[in-house]
Amino acid sequence: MKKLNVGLVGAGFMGKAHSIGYSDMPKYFWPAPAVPVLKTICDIVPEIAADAKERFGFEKCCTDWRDIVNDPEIDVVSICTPNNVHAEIAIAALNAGKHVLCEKPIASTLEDAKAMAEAAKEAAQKGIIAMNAYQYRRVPAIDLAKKFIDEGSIGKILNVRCTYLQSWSADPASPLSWRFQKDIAGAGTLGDIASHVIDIAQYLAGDIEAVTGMMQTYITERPVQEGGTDLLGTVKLGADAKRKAVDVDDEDSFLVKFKSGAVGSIEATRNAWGRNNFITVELHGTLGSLYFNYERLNELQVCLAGDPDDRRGFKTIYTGPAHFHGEVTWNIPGMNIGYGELKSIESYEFIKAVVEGRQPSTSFAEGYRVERVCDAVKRSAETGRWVTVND
Ligand code: SOE
Repeated sequence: MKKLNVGLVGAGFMGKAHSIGYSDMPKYFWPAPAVPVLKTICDIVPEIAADAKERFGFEKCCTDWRDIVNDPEIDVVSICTPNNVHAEIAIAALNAGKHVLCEKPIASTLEDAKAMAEAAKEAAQKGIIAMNAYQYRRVPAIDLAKKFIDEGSIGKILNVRCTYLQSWSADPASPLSWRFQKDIAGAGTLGDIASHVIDIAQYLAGDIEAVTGMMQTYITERPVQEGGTDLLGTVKLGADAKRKAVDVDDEDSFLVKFKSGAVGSIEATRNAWGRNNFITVELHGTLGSLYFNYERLNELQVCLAGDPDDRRGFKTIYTGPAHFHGEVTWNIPGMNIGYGELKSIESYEFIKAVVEGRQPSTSFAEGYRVERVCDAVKRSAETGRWVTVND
């Protein structure tokens, strides 16, 4: 069976997720399009790189990503670093003929995102694949929602309401990681999580044309964590820790107009106590409505206008063997999937695209479009006006 050697850069939370995705993928998708071989893992901190090699099962580790990009043995590169180095690594990897799976948001600046989309377009002519890891569009219930929309079952989409609410940074004692620093992350909640629902909204309802919104920062400084990977709020630091200013957004709320004429809203925050990975998508169409909540990710709620008046209402469809890749994950209804399986599905879609020489979604061009929507939100928050997304 064909094998593809993987080099992974960045051994934190997403490095773990990509490693699990690659190593578990063939256990679900068999025969696999190709078997990913965990060759080299890179982290700038030597101890973290060495530890990740053992923990995730890589053959080698290194501290300079160039050792991966310049290694003729490496076929695919996963980029799981902070956002500000995505562009440099991705463009170098694509130029070296490696296929690239890059975490979201695609980059920390619009210029970098554009350069990445251009590099991916050029690389595509040589059969090189580039994918942006927006995995939530691959949740089986979201795939089913797309099916309802595409077959016309809910009619013309009128309204799309999305939220992405988390709580992990609501405590002011949660450390200031790179996710709270503009020069590294580019933005706060907007790039980190609002980007996911922008991607889903555009996937389901087409391009967003214009936005108007607000961005707020509630916790203006945080304690600094010394060393280690980003622990995403699972560590609290005391009052004696060194403190640093936060220069990114905690919360974003904006109205959206789609090119199709549909309207809607997006709200995102990492400071909502009680909301954990609360990604909701509600669509109202002329013939029905759909509702999804990631905290119940194996369900899609559907209401069809055509049902008799005394029976009309939201019904829950439990996703399972009959839905997206459900026949290979767990083939008994109700077994359910979670975040780990989603990363295996993403790995499958990426590796399959590489083997078939076909550009996958979310492409770098789509990732760049998400960035243009984020840029429009930033400009609107500054001016208080409606802003058109640049095309
Ligand atoms: C932190 O908000 C985070 O890890 C995001 O960076 C991911 O994209 C999201 O899927 C889970 O939460």
